[in-house]
Amino acid sequence: MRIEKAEVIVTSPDRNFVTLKLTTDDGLTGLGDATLNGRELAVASYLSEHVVPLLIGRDAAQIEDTWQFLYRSAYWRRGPVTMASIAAVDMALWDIKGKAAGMPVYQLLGGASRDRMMAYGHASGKELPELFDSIRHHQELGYRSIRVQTGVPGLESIYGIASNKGLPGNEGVRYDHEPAQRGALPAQEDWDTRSYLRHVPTVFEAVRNEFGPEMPLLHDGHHRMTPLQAAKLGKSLEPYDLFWLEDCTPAENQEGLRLVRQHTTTPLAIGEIFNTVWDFQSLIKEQLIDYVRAASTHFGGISPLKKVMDYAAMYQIRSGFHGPTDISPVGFAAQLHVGLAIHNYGIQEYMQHGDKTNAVFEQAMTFADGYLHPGNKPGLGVELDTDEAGKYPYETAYLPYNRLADGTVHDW
Ligand code: EZ4
Ligand code: CO
Repeated sequence: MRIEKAEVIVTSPDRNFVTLKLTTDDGLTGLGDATLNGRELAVASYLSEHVVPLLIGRDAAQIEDTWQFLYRSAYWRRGPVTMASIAAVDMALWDIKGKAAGMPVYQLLGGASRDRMMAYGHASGKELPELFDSIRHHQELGYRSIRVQTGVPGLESIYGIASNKGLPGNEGVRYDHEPAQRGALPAQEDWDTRSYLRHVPTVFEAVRNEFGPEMPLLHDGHHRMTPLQAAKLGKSLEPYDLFWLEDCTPAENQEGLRLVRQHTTTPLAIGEIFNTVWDFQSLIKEQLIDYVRAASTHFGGISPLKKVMDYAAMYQIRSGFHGPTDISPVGFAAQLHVGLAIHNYGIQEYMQHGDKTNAVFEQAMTFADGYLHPGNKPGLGVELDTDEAGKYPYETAYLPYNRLADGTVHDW
């Protein structure tokens, strides 16, 4: 079973996606997701120029060997562009192995450890009434766990708030389908950490008063705080019993998490921008986090995701894989198979793709009653309709960024 063909497909149905499609000499195909939001063409080029030529003729059965070959032979290790490219190859080879075996990938990873997987959705609102409506809307869609993001008094627009959409230049674009904005330049937003720290606990108090103590609530700090500010927020949110506080600090400074940890029992989730198992090494060993936020697509694929979760299991740390719409249905399926198989599954973020995306990617995955399942088709359970994909050429789109009142660029 040799790799005969490797194609890099860039398509932009509701947003940009980069997909690798491998075909073997016995006619099996495998798909891998290599989408890197806002830097898509760098990965497409890394794949076409430097990876595709290395794949032709290789044994498609050798997943681990191919992963190690791509990781080590390049000499230049890690980094999002490299790791998204390796991820796509890894996923496509697992897809092929599943199809060759006639089994869904989760069976090859040890079989299902549960019947279904709890998901959470993104509710947001600039003001409370809008936020409550958004929470109710997510409950109607079936979600039982909900991430809550709020506007902050005095700030015009904040990343992650759905009502920012519809602003000039961005009319008619749904936030959940495309948080990035199409256009030549990233949009500029404003930020003030002190107002945010004062306001957020009042919002969670109001949400608990309105919706009761039962519903798991999550919040994303999006790397905006210092360790001391994060400690303060974690502490002030303790009465509202969060499922987790995500990316409370920019976690390149891993020691900073020790300080946060000493001050709060609010559970912490980190790692959506991490690329490798090694990025989690001290966070897991020192038990500084509770949930691993890695995404198969940005983490080198299924193989390393399974490894980091087995390592995390030794410390009772669970999964909370990144699941925004910039993970394509292929990358999403890949991590659903891992999530179903591992014992230490926690929760899965699930922002729903738009109709055009779902027409390009045919999916076996199901979402019912707040729970996900990857389906039982052999492989990953996703097929790409090339005719549909061909209708949507790449469009430049960038995530927004932040400046403070004095003009300083801040973490957004
Ligand atoms: O900003 O996926 O938790 N989810 C998030 C996402 C990320 C985008 C970046 O590409 O923080 O909205
Ligand atoms: Co996040």
